[in-house]
Amino acid sequence: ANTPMTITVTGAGGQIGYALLFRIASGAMLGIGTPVRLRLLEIPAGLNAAEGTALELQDCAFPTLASIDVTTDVSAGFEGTNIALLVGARPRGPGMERGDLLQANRAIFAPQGAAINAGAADDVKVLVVGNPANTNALIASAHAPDVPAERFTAMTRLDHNRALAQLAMTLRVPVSAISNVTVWGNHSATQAPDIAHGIVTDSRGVPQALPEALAGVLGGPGAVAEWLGGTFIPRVAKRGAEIIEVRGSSSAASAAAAAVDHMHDWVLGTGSSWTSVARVSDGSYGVEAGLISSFPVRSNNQAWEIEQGLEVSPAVRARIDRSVQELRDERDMVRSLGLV
Ligand code: NAX
Repeated sequence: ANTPMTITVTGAGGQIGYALLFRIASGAMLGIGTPVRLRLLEIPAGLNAAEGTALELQDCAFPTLASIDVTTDVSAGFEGTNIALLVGARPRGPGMERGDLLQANRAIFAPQGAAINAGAADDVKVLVVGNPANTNALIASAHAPDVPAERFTAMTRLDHNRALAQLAMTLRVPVSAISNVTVWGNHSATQAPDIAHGIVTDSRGVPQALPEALAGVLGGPGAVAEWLGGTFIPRVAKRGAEIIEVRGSSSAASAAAAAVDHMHDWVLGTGSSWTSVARVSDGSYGVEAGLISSFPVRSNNQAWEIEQGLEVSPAVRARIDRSVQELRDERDMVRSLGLV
């Protein structure tokens, strides 16, 4: 067997935690050959729920689950951790201003960043799920000066997977037939889903450009443009609200599945397609360096590399610019509040 990996999950007592921990423990994230040591970090209000989840994890008798610890101590929570999944966050309450929200989340993500800096393993990889995810990742990274900035990522894989699912249903093909779709920008309603470079591969292995395949199903390029702007992009970007409306609570199992996919691909590598990850910008595609924004990426040797040289259409460019402006506004607000 491989060396055990220590995985810290914050907000472990919450609904995403409940969907996520069992999949990690079963080997879905790192493979059944890698034993996992789970560290569940909660605040006192969530401690009982996390402890109950730990009891159920024991009862699953997963062969890959090496140990479980539950704690409310931030330092102990990240000691020696290889993978940190930052799920717990402060939701926006009624009447809460954006500044209040960022301030409340700063109180969570600054100490967590500092604890990761002080105690995590040298190869630590961080995924922020808790919203506002991109800016929370920026705050955590700013408090971890010794950890390379590209190890702090925020989750747009759920948006990416939502896009794949909508495309597969529209084209009546399996999700696995679709590749090279991108979600750019912020994990928010301003995100920029982009299918221009997408490929759909038929059962005989013959590839076709996604826009062309859509034109075939929808009735021409004009109909595709209309579908993208009027149906696809809003559906993907507002899917979170749709889930709340239909289900009565926010996405949990799908968010957990996306977190599993994100870490799986980071550690074990992307396949033939790129995926979408919010990582620190190096200035690629005109996104201001230092912002944590979603890009098309491949994982090489456990590092997310931005796919270079893609042509960006004017419509997608305009959406990316708007989303990046939102990220800049969040960053500036956090700065002006003295939070980073
Ligand atoms: P829940 O409210 O069910 O659970 C959150 C848990 O975090 C609670 O048990 C709480 O006690 C705990 N917590 C709060 N502060 C903590 C801290 N400082 N340390 C450790 N634990 C702490 O929320 P849930 O539905 O699980 O969602 C968690 C977060 O994911 C939310 O911020 C949500 O907005 C975000 N999401 C992000 C998504 C993404 O794609 N990036 C999609 C799903 C989800 O909306």
